[in-house]
Amino acid sequence: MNTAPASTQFDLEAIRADFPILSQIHHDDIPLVYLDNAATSQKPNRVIEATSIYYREYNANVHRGIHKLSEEATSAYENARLKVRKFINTSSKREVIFTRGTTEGINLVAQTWGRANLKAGDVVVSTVMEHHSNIVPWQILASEKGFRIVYVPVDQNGLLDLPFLENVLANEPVKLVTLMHVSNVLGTVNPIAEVVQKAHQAGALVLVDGAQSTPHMPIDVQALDVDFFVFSGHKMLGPTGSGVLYGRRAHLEAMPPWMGGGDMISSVKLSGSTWNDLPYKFEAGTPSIAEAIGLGYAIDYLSEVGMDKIHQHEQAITAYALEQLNAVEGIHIYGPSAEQKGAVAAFTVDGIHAHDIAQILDSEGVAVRAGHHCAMPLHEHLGVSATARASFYLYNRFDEVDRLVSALHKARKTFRL
Ligand code: 7TS
Repeated sequence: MNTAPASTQFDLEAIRADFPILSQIHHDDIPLVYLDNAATSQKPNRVIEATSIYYREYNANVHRGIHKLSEEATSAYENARLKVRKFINTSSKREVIFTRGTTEGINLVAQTWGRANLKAGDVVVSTVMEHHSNIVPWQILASEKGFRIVYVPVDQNGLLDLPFLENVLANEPVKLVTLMHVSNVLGTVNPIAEVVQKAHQAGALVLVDGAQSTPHMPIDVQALDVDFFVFSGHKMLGPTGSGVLYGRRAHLEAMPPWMGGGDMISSVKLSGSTWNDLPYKFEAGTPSIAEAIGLGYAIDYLSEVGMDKIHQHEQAITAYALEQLNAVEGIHIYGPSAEQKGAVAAFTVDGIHAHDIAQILDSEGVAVRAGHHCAMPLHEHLGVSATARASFYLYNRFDEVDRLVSALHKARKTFRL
């Protein structure tokens, strides 16, 4: 019935061979189709081995010992920072703060920059499509400081209401615009450079949640002109517990530290302490060393394949998926059309709950996520409590879309639809 095109961007089978999980057989005899990449990506051998080599061959704490192992660990950890610097084009390695992920990066900005700069009467602008991690930290701080949060609505095509944003920027004392680059549900790619330009004109800073963009497209934080940019390593082939906060140096210098402890100080006296230089001022305690090193290897892998090629492959597979899914009776797919969308397709099927869809797909070896995807306000706006979501990455084949679609037909049959 379908004629799945082959990838023209790279040798897909060679890439798949680098990911041990992708050759798993599920339910006795069906090969796994992994379509839950927006939740977390699979890891190539190179990343798995890099973390294991650290533990087997040079495990030591960083920035502390003067012995050989500690020097090796420090040099690998700092080398990973340089890889991040190049990957997202920061102007200095001091602007790259290692975190445990996107959630931690946003909380760090809220608790340092936010705590120092936001007060009653101020406005923070966010959006209805945000992941909870870009709503809740601001709500927690707002309840303490008394500033207001205004949410930019989403139109019927899943796009941000930019005139609404312009209106808020023109009429309210906005200090910060905080928004996602790519939606983890709608797939919407927000026009960050345009938002930044408008926000800066109004004197507001911009924080971008790059959790769903950094794994999938080239990122240049200087070209985007953002003030803060955060992402997670585990969604881009790296280990869990790795992530990055980029901040413009002047902001980071002016911000107080968040967590206090080892490594983030310059001197400690019982009468008071002074802070270490960037980036260490924001890296209190023993960091996720193996994870940061693993993220560096993930970046090597992505860069060697090429972020442009990865993006093109995903656009093609998403366009194909939308076309094939649209042919399923009773389906509703949320978000914009393929050209304006990241590699995500969230949908509902009339007469079947999203969790039942996910369960039947799982019995066919197809892994998708179902639920609110940590975006309850967006689901409320869409008028559904849950969606099923297929999300793609560089290693997904077009014929895996066919497996998804035939499993959906099977689900409809099971429910006698
Ligand atoms: N922001 C966005 C846009 C996300 O998609 C996620 C995770 C986060 C922030 C939080 O990232 P973390 O690494 O700190 O947890 N999104 C999802 C998802 O869509 N399904 O599972 C996790």
